[in-house]
Amino acid sequence: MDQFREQPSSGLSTAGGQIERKWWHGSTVYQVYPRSFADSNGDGIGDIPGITSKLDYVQSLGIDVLWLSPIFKSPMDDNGYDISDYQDIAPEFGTLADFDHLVVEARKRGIGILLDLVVNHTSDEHPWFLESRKGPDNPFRDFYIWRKPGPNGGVPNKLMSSFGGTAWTLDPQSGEYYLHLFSRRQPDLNWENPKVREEIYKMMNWWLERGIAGFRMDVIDHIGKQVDQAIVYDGPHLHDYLQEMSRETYGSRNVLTVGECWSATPGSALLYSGRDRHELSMVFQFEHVTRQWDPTYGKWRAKPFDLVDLKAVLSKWQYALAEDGWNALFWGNHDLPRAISKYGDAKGYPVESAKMLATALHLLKGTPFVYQGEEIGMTNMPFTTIDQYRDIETLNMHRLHVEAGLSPEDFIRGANENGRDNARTPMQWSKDPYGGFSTALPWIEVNPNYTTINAETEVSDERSVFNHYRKLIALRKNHAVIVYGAYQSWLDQHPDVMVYSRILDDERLVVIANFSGRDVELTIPNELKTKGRCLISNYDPVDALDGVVTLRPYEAFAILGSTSMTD
Ligand code: TEU
Ligand code: CA
Repeated sequence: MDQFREQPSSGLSTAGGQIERKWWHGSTVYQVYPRSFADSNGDGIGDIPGITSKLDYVQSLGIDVLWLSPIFKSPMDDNGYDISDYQDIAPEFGTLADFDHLVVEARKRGIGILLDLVVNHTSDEHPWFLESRKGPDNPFRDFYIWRKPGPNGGVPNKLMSSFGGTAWTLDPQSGEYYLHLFSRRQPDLNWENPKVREEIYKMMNWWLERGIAGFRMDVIDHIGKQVDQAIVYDGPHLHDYLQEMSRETYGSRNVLTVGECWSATPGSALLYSGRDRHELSMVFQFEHVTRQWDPTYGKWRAKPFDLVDLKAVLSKWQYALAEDGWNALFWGNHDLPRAISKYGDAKGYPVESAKMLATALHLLKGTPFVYQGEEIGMTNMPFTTIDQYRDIETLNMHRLHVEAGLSPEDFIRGANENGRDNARTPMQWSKDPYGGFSTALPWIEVNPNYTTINAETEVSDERSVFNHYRKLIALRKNHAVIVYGAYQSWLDQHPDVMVYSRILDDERLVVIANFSGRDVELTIPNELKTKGRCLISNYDPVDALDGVVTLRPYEAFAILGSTSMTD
């Protein structure tokens, strides 16, 4: 069943290879964190009718797919990434009827709905786990991963949770431990059990039949884990499971699947997304994120931004998936700090740096993902005390780091740099109280800068960040060179400027982005000398490149020329 407008599969030649066109190659995806997007009923929590009420806004941006972070029944220990009923909607978000209405209204606007598939683990309130923990003889025992205590009577092995502490919790009733790679209220499913896989596939088909456009798959690189060998990602059967999942559910449908794979490498990305693999459309890899973390303290320590390293990672992935596989392009999501605060200058050059980051990312080869609020330049939140935070990861890590002797102030400094709550403050719709997100006190504080950074102000301002995103997304729809052009990086060692080209047939796009707040004198390589048409810029249009150009702070532009004009 063709869920969406499918471009005819044509053998479009691109950089020597043959690529079969897919509708999502030219698409742009918008991620909604339902809890923080729009509250329709004044309880301070975002909901599905709130999302539906904003579809015209999303459509005006040019978005093709809406990825919803989990909307399913959940005790909300991890804001919905702990699911207690895969086939019902969390009451605070609405009802199945609300969801079906959203799908219909979105499709009227040419927008597909991507659901967040969280099947590495469930909530500890899921009926499967409530049964499983009843004892070793329960038929659901093997739906999860239980182990007897280790030789010294303690945890079975040294596996650790991403949210701090051991990945094992003792169940006193049976005297056995269960595994949870995240919070203790998120017990890991046992994917080696065919009954688990069968139930998951049944659930996926139930949602596909409701007309969704595909799935984002939460930590899907964990489902092949082999805990006794302390293998927690990229396990030996991971790709067998994904190929089976594809065969049993979405493989025959024209839908989009994207796997969240923190462990992905260019090599494994080809296994996940290669055209002959029949697994996923693409994966989120996080190398450009983790390489900017402190080697000892990880994300909990600020680390000076290193553009040369960032360019090297982005280029590596562009080259690795040039002929096969497909990149998912993103700066932010609900787990990451706001891009403008991380890579731009939210204080000195908020508009210029937000537009520069969008230009640098959206003209790469791959499918761009826009995280809610990124399109209006929303920034990190200036948290000052731990009780302002809501994220279980941050709260757990605060306790562990402070217990280990770190001062609360130092922890807050790190959490302000990379904490997940930065991305979870309410969407800023207007100058109205609570940023127009709700008429009631929201579940988490609204960033006080909503009076200047908000959708209402920006939609009507042609020079806004919003309209820069809108233009970039439209360019992707109108220029095959952006979708399929061969990528080449230039001036790789330049500390301040990112330069790359895209070539398709006789068209060449040259993209230049100054990642610094300084004027930069850039000597244009002879091979890039260009006289063409400026497709987009965040200052005055630039339509020619030759000799030395002076880039203003965070200046970025793209020039479309011909490959034959290099004299
Ligand atoms: O995230 C997986 C994950 O590993 C991140 O939480 C990462 O560990 C962390 O952000 C780095 O500090 C997915 C979801 O995106 C996240 O929201 C969930 O909390 C997690 O899985 C568990 O479902
Ligand atoms: Ca609500």
